[in-house]
Amino acid sequence: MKITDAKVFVGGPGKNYVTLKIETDQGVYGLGDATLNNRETLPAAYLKDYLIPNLIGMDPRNSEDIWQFFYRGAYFRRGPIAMAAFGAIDMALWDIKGKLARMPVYQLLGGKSREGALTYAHATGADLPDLIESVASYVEQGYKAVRVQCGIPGMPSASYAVPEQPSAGQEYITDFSGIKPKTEIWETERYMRFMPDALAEVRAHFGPELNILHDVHHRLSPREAASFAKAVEPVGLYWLEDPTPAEDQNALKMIRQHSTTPIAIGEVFNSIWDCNKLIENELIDFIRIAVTYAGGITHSKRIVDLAGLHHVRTGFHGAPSHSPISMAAQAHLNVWAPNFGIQEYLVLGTPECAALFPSEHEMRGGMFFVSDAPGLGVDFDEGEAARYSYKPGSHPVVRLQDGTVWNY
Ligand code: GCO
Ligand code: MG
Repeated sequence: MKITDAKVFVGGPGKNYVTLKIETDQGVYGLGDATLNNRETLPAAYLKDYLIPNLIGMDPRNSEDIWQFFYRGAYFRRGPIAMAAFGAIDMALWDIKGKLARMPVYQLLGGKSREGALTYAHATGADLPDLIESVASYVEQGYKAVRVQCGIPGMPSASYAVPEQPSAGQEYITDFSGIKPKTEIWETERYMRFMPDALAEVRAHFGPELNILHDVHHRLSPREAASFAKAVEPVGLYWLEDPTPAEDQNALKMIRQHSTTPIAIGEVFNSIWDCNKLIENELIDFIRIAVTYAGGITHSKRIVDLAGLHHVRTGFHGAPSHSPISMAAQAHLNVWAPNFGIQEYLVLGTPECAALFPSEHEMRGGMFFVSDAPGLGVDFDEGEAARYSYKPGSHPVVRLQDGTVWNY
């Protein structure tokens, strides 16, 4: 059996999804997602210029050997661009494998450990009443877990993931007005004074059952993060995400020594070598990798297995930049993983997105249920894809009030 062709498409409704389609001499094809938010053309070029010419002629069933060939063969290993490109190939090969076996991918991983996967949505508010309204709307839809982000009084611009105006909608991550970023002003002291009380108010309003998550988005120093994690202990957060920038992994020791608030990290990691020490030293509670830029199902499963040995549960990244293909790959891992925790779920559930990526997977009552279709269970309509093309966009850049560049 041989791979005969592979094509890359960039574009989608409100997103620059990078979709890979691998074709074989048996008529079976596989789909992968290489979307790297706001750098989408790069994994696409890596695939087209370096990987696809090697892929043609390979036996698609040898997904492990193909992964090793690209990873070791590149010499310059790791990095989000390369790993997203390998990830897309790997997903597509598992898709093909499942279709050949006439089984959903979760069966090839070891079958179902649970029926559905708990997911969380993003509630945001320009202020606290606005946030409470936003959380309430998700609770009404049946969500049992919600990430909460709130505007900080007195902060000169909206803080991470928060719209400028109350009820301004959800498109807050990418600004498609061009490649030059907007500036967001950040003040740690105001955040530290306001946010623990705001989280306590959300808890008081919604009671003990709701799983409340919060994303610091890498903004604090280790000492500040330790103090924050201690201050929010009475709230009983499901997790505190990215309290410090992830490069300095020693920072997590400081947090651990001062607090038992569960810590989630890893959305910017792209290999097991970025998180093995954090996992082995049991400095985190949830690993936030994404199957896209952590090298696909093959490599992510290695990370999940290592995490399982150390009481670390999964909480895969699921920001809106993930296409339904990588979200499906994660869904198959989620129903299988013995150490599953939760899934961030934000794929734009628009009719346009459903037309581009038809599938029978289902979101119901805040849970994701994977379909029994063979492979990943998501298709890709090339006719629909022709409607879209790449649109330049950017994340904001963060500065302190004196102009110092800070962490987005
Ligand atoms: C999350 C993330 C995202 C990132 C985005 C960057 O927890 O969902 O922090 O919102 O900001 O993926 O491209
Ligand atoms: Mg995050």
